[in-house]
Amino acid sequence: MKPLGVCDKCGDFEGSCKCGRGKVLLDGKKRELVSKFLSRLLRHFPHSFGVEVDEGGWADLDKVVDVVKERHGVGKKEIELIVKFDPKGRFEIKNGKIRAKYGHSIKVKVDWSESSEIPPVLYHGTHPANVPSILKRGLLPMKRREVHLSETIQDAIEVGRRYHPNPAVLAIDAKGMIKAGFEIRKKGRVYTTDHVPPKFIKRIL
Ligand code: HQG
Repeated sequence: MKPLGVCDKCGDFEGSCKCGRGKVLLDGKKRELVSKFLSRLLRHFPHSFGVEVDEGGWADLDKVVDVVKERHGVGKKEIELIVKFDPKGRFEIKNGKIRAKYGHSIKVKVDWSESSEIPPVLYHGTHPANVPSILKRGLLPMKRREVHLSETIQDAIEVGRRYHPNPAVLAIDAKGMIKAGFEIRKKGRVYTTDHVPPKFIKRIL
């Protein structure tokens, strides 16, 4: 990932600041490490770190800052930069609280959504070995609370590459799902739903 920093003249920046006088607060490696820690903390293991997450997914920002500071030695500004520049919009900060927008395994109410049109077709990248079962049972949340869908084929390929160098890509008839009464939510660059029945799924790669 690119470094993150602050500059008196250019403001917060990703990469390098335009005037060259800015200060990098997180190098790319550290940014990724802390971002992954935040995902684990807010999606899966808040209690292991003494953090409380309410049913909307929100945790007290200062408490999270304390936990992150203790483990990784970085403060509030660094966390704010990670949230601000996250390429997938993984997190949200509001009113002194922070939450992961998607990906949870812990019990949270996942029915929030950003106001936006849902594209007629969405995509899902996965291990090719999962495809027969998916075409039979549909897409299920498995260990998480929701099924996650991508806006572009390229994003779906990247999701699938976490499992296999040549992932399978499924096209999801989002328009048909909505017409049939299913809810699809937008969260950052990711779309989520509770279940995708097989009839809305077509393998394209
Ligand atoms: C599969 C990351 C067999 C499903 C990513 C997937 C994403 C089935 C796996 C986000 C199945 C679940 C979520 C069925 C679903 N039979 N396999 N019936 N139904 N599966 O990690 O979508 O970078 O929970 O295909 O980029 O891979 O962390 O979901 O392979 O956006 O922000 O079961 O997490 O985002 O795996 O990934 P996951 P996902 P971040």
